[in-house]
Amino acid sequence: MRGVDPAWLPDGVFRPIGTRRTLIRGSGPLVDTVHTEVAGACARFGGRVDLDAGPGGAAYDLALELTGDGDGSEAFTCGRADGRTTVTASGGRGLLYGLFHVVRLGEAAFQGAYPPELFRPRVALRMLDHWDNVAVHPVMGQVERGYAGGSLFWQDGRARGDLERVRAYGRLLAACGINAVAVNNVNVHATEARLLTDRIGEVAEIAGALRPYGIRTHLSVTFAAPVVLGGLASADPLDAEVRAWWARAVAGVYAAIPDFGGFVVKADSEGQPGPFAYGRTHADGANMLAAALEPHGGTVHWRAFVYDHRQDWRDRTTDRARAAYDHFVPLDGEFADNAVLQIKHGPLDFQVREPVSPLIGAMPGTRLAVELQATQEYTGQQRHVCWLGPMWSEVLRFPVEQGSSVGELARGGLVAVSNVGDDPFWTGHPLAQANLYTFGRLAWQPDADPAAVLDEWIRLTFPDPPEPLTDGLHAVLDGSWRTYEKYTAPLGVGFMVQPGHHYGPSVDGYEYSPWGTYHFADRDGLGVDRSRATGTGYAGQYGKPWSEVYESTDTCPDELLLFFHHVSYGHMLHSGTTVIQHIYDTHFEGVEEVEAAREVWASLAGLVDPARHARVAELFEEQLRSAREWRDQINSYFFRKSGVPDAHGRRI
Ligand code: GCW
Repeated sequence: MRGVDPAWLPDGVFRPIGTRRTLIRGSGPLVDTVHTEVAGACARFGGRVDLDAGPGGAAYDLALELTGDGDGSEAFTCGRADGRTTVTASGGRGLLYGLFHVVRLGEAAFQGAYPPELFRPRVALRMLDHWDNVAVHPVMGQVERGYAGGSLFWQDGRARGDLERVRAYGRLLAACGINAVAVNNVNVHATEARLLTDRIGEVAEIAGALRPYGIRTHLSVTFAAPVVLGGLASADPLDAEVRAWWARAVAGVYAAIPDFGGFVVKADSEGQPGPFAYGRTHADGANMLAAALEPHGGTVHWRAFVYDHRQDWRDRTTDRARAAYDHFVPLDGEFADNAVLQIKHGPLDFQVREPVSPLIGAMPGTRLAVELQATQEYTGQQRHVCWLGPMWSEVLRFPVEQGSSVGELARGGLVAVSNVGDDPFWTGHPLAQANLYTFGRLAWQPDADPAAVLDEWIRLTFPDPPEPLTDGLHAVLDGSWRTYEKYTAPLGVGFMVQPGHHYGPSVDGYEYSPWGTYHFADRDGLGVDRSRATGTGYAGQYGKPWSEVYESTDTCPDELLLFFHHVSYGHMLHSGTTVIQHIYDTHFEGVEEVEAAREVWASLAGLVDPARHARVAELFEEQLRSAREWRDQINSYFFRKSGVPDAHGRRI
């Protein structure tokens, strides 16, 4: 699409297919999409494509065959024998994923012979949640926590008239395996509430643009809809009139969007309405919506991000980290089959380092989805390079209990808050595209090696990259999450960001506020005591071994020490340095690593297209400024609190 970055689908990646002869067998809307893709490639590169066998039994290099009639299955096989590469799938989506598999393989797909291999996603629902508002919100702007311009879906107060960009987005998502999108913010304001009813036609337009790429559309709805839209006196989930209202509303949605995916709901959270107002539980609330969706095959994604944001910061016994578990564990087993509890991966809020939420291991009778944040609210806001693949991989592979990993327990799906907007590079920072791509690939296969995914992203985004470019991109991206961690809040303590917009350092920004995110630094030490023995008891929410590992400073991993314990500045880490010296050292190192990455990027000029190179180079200036600001504020703050000088005598 003109004026828009092709991201991981530049024309060049279609050359191996576009120069060959392809046979496509089958019919249906997704087969049409496959055909359009291959025909487009052939038009660019001189190859040929036939739908079903062409005249004279032509010889084909590639066969893409739909063997069933359902669009449902996402699996495909791919193999090569007798000079022909064959992809088979029983569903249209599988065929589409098979095509993009061949695209990823490139020339290798057409070399030698290899036996048919089966590929299937480990996680059935791989979703992006957009926090997009239709109307520009006075405080949050159009995209809440969005760092890539305005919304892709909504423009001038309604669904974008020209949906070409949305189609191009769907294509990129299909190429990395994503199959569901929620098109509006979970904080549902007045205008957006109406998408459920009289404005559902606009959602249907977007759904129509995404459907050819196998992507189902979901909607965030307000729990108060029967009141604010239906004029009822109550939204009580056990009230028959309320239930009938929802049943009618859902029927209207399916009349407009027959393959609608379902709802996303943020209830009783940060001011959003919910079942508590009626003395009902969150299972009551979720099950009411599940019942309305069930006859149509829809799902409700009910978010577990429920906590008290009006906390007394002097009271050290309340602990926001405990909240999701305390609210939801008593409800395990009560949720309907088509209700999915959507849990943020950590107990707080997408910090650069958090433990895995203990709720994920404590709901065996409930379908769970795990929510990650691709939009970089707390990880540099797409002005800093911060490739989140290693963090997500650590989370997804984390062995929660009895050998089950987070990726395996997420039976209800993997979700990421989208980092995309109407920016020409999609994600603001061009290198943040790697986060979106990596999310898709990890959602397909949660135990995939993130470094291999990054390699794949590099090969696609920069076709035929010379070695210095590949090496340079790895040098800039591989360690960028750990670098970011080094120069920001230390050792798992979190936050220390500017209130409101959350960019840049403010050590005490939330310290004396009701939001429940504290570090408790004083002249003697810092950190939050979440042990069972002397703290908030949060460590006891884990099963074994983690409840014991986190309980004691002897066994708690260094990187989470201040999340779980309040310790003195002189406390010795397992690494052999004291906490205060670790703070100084990592903050100097973090800035040095940004300086080095900036130099690497500068050396790639000439190997990367000029617009992309310039955008990243410019952002590196801001990243470096910000990293220095973080270093100096964090180091000075803790030097003044502790009075302990830097062992290496650096200027603080
Ligand atoms: O991280 C916080 C954000 C809010 C967001 C909320 C949530 C959509 O600061 O902007 O609201 O989480 O996840 O609901």
